[in-house]
Amino acid sequence: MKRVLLVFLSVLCMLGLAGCDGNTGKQSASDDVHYDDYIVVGFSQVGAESDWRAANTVSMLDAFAETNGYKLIFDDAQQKQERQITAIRNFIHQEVDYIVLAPTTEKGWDTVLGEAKAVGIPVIIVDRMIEVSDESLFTCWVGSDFRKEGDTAVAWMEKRFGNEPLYIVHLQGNIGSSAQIGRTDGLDEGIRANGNWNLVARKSGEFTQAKGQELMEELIAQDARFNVVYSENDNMAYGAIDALKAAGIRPGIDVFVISFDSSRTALGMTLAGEISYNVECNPLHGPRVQAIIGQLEAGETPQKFTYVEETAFDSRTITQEVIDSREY
Ligand code: GYE
Repeated sequence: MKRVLLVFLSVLCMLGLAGCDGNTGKQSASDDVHYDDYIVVGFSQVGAESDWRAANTVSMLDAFAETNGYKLIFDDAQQKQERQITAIRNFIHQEVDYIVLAPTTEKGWDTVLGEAKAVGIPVIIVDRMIEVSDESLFTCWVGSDFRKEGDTAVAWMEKRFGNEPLYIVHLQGNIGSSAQIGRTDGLDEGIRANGNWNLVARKSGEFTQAKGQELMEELIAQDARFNVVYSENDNMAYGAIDALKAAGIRPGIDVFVISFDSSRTALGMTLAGEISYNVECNPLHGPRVQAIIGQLEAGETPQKFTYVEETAFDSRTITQEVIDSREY
């Protein structure tokens, strides 16, 4: 697909200087990533911090498999925006056909996306949102409505606990990511609206199980009093629940855990009553991004923003069938 480089490689091929497959004219896999028969996609992934992320990566790798006509260049940014910026610059240098970005944070993308735009590479944003001065810096976005997820959790808490006083421990995701911002904004609104809701502690566990456990252990050691844990993802909830149980605090009885993502493991814990309420966040974006690229290849204009439909699960009503049919 890439004009200049491919012409150059074809010349090298003819001269017998590049590793080429004589029948197809493609390069061998050991050489550069450019294949003239493939759509080349550079995907900058946030990291590997959670079950959600692992499922998202698998979904993207499956969708952009060579058997589907793609060559995927995958980069794991280890939760660091600087690494994503470097990855995007590498994709530009490699002259990929499309850049797909799952952004760590909302801010700080203007410059690098300006560079992609200047060379005409479409950028598709997936999962979290970005905040840029000019929306023409990206082609479109697909992901979840994180504020709505927060509101869903709060509406359930209001219904479930009525006028009971709540003492809430809030485990936040990575600060500045849309998933954190939306879920935190929802809770803040709930705290404003309910005079008997008290915020006991608020700390970022960076969406990881280890940090969720560590934060909860610290709070327990400080003898913090709370009856609700609002955990912005399942992995932090797993860690927090381990710490609670180790301290003899019973999740679902002494303390109610609210979580987000609804991975299969977490839904099992919801059925067991350890997580009281779990708001779904769907990670299976591979086919969605693939469909967007399909539209672009066909010369169509994809919708600028696409929100994925999501639901939520209450430990009192969830069934084994829901868990069995879970794809992630
Ligand atoms: O909830 C969390 C992951 O951005 C929706 O990131 C995603 C969030 C997800 O680490 O588990």
